[in-house]
Amino acid sequence: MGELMVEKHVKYIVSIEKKKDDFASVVMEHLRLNGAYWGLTTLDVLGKLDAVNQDEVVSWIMQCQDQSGGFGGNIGHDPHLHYTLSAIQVLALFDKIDVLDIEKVANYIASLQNEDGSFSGDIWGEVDTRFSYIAICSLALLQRLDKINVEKAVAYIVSCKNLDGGFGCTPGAESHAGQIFCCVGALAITGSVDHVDKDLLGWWLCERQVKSGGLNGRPEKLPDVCYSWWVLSSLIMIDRVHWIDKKKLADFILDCQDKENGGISDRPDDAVDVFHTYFGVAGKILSYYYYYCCPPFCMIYLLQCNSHFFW
Ligand code: BD6
Ligand code: ZN
Repeated sequence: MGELMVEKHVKYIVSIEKKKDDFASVVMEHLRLNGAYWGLTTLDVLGKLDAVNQDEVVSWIMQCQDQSGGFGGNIGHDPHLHYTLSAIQVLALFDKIDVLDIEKVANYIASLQNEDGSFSGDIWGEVDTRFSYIAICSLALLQRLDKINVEKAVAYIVSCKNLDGGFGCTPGAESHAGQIFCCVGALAITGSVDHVDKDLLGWWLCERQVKSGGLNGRPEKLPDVCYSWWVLSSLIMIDRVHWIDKKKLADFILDCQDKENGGISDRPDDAVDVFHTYFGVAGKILSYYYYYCCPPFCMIYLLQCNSHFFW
């Protein structure tokens, strides 16, 4: 069913990178730092990172930093863990982590750990296992995991495990593939993936594949390209990826491409966006790569999520 239209996707990403003022129409204004990460990582995995001016991007990222050490989604916006991870990831992509005051950024992240081991996303206090993953992934990239209580962080994540083997955003909350990625990823980075019931969770994750070959995030939901990443990478981390039909999944992703103007949408014939372009490309490469390559594949690379280290 065709192939990944690399050149067209590169053109699409470069066009939104250039239209800076118009970025808001592609990714919401406040998510711009995340958008930069999704777009730039897509270019990197497609081998075209040199299509952007790295110095300009680094200078803009540094202007998104708040005096607390955290990063906002755009210049002058409030800091949040999510944008802080994106900033670290883009700088890592450019091999420019050194421009950071690592101590300061690490202290900001550590300051958001709560007594029970959980993490808040920012000073306003919302708690969610996404933030546990972000904190752990960020500190691992900065090599400063010693700044937090890892044991308590792991215990909190384990307390969010459900009877179906999955994980939710807080204790007792419904299992969700995105949240599962965050929890399994955080456990894997900290060397505690043994807390996962691999067969039970593997079964739940494989149930996400629907007739079209696409994956959904929860039972009864429509398939969506971005779950190719959340589900497939989780399956790889628990060594159960051979339980899914990767060929059918790859075909579903290819079917979500805008074959004229580039970009990938959530499902066939919807409008494309940079988020689904990134996760579509990542999912496609993952399904292909894993199909032909061996399992003794170093887990940590995958975990940089969304990260170039892997490819
Ligand atoms: C995240 C978000 C906030 C804070 C911490 C986080 N950790 C992981 C995430 C998921 C985040 C992401 O991928 N970061 O790299 N997702 C988003 O930023 C998207 C942005 C968006 C909004 C609207 C349309 C397309 C993209 N987001 C805020 C979402 O909620 C998306 C929306 C969506 C995508 N497809 C259908 N709806 N949902 C999403 O990312 O779900 C996967 C998920 C859910 C929970 C945890 C992890 C992953
Ligand atoms: Zn999606």
